[in-house]
Amino acid sequence: MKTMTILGSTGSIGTQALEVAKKHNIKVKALAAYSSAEALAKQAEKFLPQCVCIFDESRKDELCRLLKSKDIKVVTGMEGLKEIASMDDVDIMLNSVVGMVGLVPTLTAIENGTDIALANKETLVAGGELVIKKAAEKGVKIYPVDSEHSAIFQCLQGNSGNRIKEIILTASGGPFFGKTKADLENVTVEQALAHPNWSMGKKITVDSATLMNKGLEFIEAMWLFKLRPEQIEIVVHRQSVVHSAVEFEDNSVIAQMGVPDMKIPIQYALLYPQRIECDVKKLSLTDYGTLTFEKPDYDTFDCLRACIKAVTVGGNLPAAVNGANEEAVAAFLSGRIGFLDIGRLVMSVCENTERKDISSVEDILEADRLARECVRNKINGERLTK
Ligand code: MN3
Repeated sequence: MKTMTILGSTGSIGTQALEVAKKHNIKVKALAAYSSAEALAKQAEKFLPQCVCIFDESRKDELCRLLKSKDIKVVTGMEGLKEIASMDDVDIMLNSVVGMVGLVPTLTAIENGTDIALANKETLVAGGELVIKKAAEKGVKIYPVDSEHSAIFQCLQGNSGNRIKEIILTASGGPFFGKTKADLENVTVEQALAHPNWSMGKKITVDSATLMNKGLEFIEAMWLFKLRPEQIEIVVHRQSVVHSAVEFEDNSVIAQMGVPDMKIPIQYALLYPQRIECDVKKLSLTDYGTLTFEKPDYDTFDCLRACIKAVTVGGNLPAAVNGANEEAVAAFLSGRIGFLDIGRLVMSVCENTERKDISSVEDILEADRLARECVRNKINGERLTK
């Protein structure tokens, strides 16, 4: 029986991973959530893990109360996530937490020799260099859960000796495809949260609307598949049926397709290399009839441009743009800034951060901290002048 742990178990990826675990008999040894004590307790009652972590310490008492009849250890905070990441006899740890908070647990699991199913793209964006190096040293495998990266990974099966010439990273374009900056000046939180194809958490949905998500995925792909920026072509594909593609030396392009449902990449990462029954709809190409492919609009979507610029410069820049975005998205969701301000702030941090080499996790956390501080100062400064 395969064993797993899940960081971010109450989110969209985490809950679907638990459905996969139930269907295919994977033993769940630990669960972690940010602050939803009630949802976490329900999952724990059903899957009976050895340990649960509630990141937000103020919810610990509530969780303990809910689980009082069960023999389950309750831990909290980053120490709790690290404790789960260093558990022994775990085949795979699914990391599906939101944001930079996922970096340290990923590194801890690698140190422990535990394979990772990675749905936390910020881990590779901010710490790609370090994470990939350490995983290679420890012989730890990182299985991508992001649908595009899973697609690329799937296209590469049976091609280990063949060089990737280029990858085609598909993008749905988000809810604002075809809009200009003028159209987007007054976008509301509700509009930004209405994604046409995928149902996801708030942060990633806003990232999809700004195309920051595609920028983060661009960086993630570079690290996972050892690519240079010029080897990645972003193509807007509104239907989200072709999840990405790989072009080889002979100009043959292999793509992976399926309905837009995260169950497929989650299950593939957890049960690799098996392909067995999955609870998703069958793809009917004739129902779609037409699949479209277009160029992205780099002028309107500042975040996408900022990410590509950041990873081309390298060093601390990817961590900085990621940190700036996390701070800006939180400010947008709480109504403190407008939609286009997210891109302005991310681009401003990208342009004003001095490049430094990254040699430790502290360097990454420092780049993240400085970028957030810069964004907060800008937001507060602008409010004062109004
Ligand atoms: Mn994706």
